[in-house]
Amino acid sequence: MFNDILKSFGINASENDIQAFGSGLINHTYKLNGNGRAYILQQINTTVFTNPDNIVNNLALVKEYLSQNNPDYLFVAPLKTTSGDFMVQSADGKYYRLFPFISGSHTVNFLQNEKEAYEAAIQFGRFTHLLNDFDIDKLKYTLSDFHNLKLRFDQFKAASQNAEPGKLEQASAEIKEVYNHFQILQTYNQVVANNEIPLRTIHHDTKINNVLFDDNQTALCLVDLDTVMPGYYLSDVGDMMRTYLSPANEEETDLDKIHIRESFFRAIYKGYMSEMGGILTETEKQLFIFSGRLMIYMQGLRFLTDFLNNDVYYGAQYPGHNLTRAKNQLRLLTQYVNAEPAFKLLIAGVNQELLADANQK
Ligand code: GN1
Ligand code: MG
Repeated sequence: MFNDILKSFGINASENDIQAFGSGLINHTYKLNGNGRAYILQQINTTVFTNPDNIVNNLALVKEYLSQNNPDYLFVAPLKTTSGDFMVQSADGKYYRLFPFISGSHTVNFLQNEKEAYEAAIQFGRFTHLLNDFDIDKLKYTLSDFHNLKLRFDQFKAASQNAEPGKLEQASAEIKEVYNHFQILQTYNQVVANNEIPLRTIHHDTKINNVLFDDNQTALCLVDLDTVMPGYYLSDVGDMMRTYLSPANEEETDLDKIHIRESFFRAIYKGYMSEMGGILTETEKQLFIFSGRLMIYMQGLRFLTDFLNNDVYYGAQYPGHNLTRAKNQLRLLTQYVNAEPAFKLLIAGVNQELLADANQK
């Protein structure tokens, strides 16, 4: 089925074994194996990414900047077609990209230990660090208002006004809970309105399966770069909190399995700050813990909104799937808020360690 697409990249489909790959919710991904070489082929979901040229633009610019300034940095950019394009359109109008498969790499779906969290946090911090002097005005928004909490809240309100009565009833406890956490939206609005923190080059999807690891649990590089665009650092750190702290992920239906592993918070803080500690402003640092509230709340809102909107965005594998995901995220949020006093102590401890390390150098 991929004959013409692969031909554009000079690859013969019949010489390759092609298998569905990965666990992303938005794009369709395949792995190709043949002639001793492996690739990742990905179809862009253009219902979500309505202007895939923006993705191409951003990745080309970032690649050029990094190859000039940090030639050793492993940036997994899409490969060019034989006619020099980074993307190809199939006869039925779908867009595909091809990436090299990074040999010796694998993805992780559940974090097993703190080292993986630490390694991933270093990678996301390093990415934003290395692009600190890159001119973000050159970047396009591949998804506008992607992590705009105010907009997500407005979308939630609109969905709850239009939802079927049965759905409103099913979700009544979660809808109420969303309003109970209204303060998160207020803090976010204040940060944005007062221009309190700068925009930086941010990955915007820091789930652990967007980091490639080698067999020694060392992180090799970042993948899933379609949402690389200007944003607040809160997005990346907050999404790590959302997805690394609990041993049970957003798909878990037994909510009692959701709990916060404080040692993983410590690992995220230490890893991220080892790269970004010297760059973040004081105000940004003050919001480190808030980032988790922000992103967990946002994801809860997004799942709940999608439930009310009949699963148009995320899809559903069983009835009520997105409501269960929303419940999961709201449970995580409660646990997260309860753990915040412990996080503060951990931050103080790590800051002392980082200071001692710096003094030794
Ligand atoms: C989507 O496609 P995937 O699984 O990498 C979503 C993220 C959500 C995530 C929740 C473009 O990411 O924002 O956090 O699902 N990406 C988009 O699992 O909406
Ligand atoms: Mg992904």
